[in-house]
Amino acid sequence: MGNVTLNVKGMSCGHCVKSVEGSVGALDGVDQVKVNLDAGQVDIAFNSEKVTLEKIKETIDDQGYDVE
Ligand SMILES: [Cu+2]
Repeated sequence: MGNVTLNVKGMSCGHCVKSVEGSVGALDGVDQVKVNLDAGQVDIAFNSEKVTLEKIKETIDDQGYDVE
């Protein structure tokens, strides 16, 4: 198990929350994903044997947001 908080730039509304939580949440191995819009952060609980942090970052990036 892994827990990580990522700083993500460009999330500004409910749509952004949905696309990030939806896409990351759909990854095999991701147990929980929660966007904190005000802080510009994404809390993720994942199984590092099933999914890499790199893959998670890539998925957020693919939605059009910048992971710091
Ligand atoms: Cu938005």
